[in-house]
Amino acid sequence: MLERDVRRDFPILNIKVNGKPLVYLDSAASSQKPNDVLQSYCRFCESRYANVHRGIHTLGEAATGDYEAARRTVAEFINAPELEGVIFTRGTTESINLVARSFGHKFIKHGQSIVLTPMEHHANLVPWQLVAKAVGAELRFIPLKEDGTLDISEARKLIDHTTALVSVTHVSNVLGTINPVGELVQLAHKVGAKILVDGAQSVPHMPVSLRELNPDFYAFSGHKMLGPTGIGVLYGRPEILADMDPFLTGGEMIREVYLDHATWNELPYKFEAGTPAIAEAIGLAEAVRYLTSIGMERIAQLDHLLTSQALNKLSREPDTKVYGPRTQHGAVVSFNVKGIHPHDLAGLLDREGIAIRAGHHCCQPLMRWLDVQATARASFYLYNVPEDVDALIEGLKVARKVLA
Ligand code: C6P
Repeated sequence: MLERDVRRDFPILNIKVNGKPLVYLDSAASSQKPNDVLQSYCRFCESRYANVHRGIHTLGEAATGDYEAARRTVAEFINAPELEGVIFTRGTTESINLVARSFGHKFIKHGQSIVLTPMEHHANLVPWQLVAKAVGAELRFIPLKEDGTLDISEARKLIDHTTALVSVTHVSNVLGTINPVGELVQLAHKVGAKILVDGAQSVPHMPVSLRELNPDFYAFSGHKMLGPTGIGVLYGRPEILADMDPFLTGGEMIREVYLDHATWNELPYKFEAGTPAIAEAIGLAEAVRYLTSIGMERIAQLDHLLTSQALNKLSREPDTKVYGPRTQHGAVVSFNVKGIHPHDLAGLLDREGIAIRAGHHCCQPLMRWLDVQATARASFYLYNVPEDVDALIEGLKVARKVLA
């Protein structure tokens, strides 16, 4: 358990759902927000709000200062090698689409390969399908072993001289698998390929150092790490970003515009078109400060404790199948109870005040690999406690009585 009672910092944890105390086990979809984040957002809007990089007036300068300070806070949190490589986007989906559009369509050529895995979220699959189709590239998939981990010996064969890009999730949002991205970065770089890492489920839950991992691109979302929605990050290596074309145009990404052509601003502004999510970026920086005050190592330990408890207890439940590896597990646990559709299960748990997610989790190819339509998924974060795992197990017993 955490030394500090962090639950007090999250007002929503005091509400009742269907007359029962809320047990929130859906942080992988979106996390709850602590008071510090809620207040920083309000404080900024109440006393310092204006558009950024535009106004010469006092508020314009205050807002610009806060927005750029937020970028520095985020860059430090992920130990980014260069500040100008840290681009604010709307989230992981937009970050990956940016790379697909601006890097993929320009630099991936006919006959080259894009190496992915079958556990990718649609946001890290569909953009590459479009690139492959447009340029005539081949999609390759690193196969999964039975326990839901990557078959790295196959990766060594698939990543070859034809490979332009490897794009993999750091942590699976369904299986909880923590992929060996350090090794994949080395495999990609050995053949001269670039590598993108989808960090949507890793940055909120474990220490991530981009200087150590050394990827070319790294994407994540603010709303899964205690921050607001509508803000996320793409880290890109500046020398690659410099050669890429803009993703969206207009606003701060412009340097000069003539009637027939335009030139682009320096990094990272070249990739921040239009008015950015200003208050959201400031809220994200506050979320980063909150996470840092607890310590990402401690958060990873707590996640590990809760997921281990959930894995053990769920595995002992009758007719319950648990997916994904048993060790080296991220903060999600997916499962199915024989004879009960996950949607029905989620509905019954909701009656007990327990929020889990049920569905394909935007990973339809992975559902086919698991040979299921959908799974139930409990996901954990720093405000969860062992009693939440117990509530889930009790809720399952109730559901089984009602539905089985
Ligand atoms: N997964 C889940 O419940 P956005 O929506 O852009 O913030 O994140 C997309 C995304 C990309 N990659 C991974 C690994 C993800 O888990 C997600 C979001 C949510 O699992 C919603 S489907």
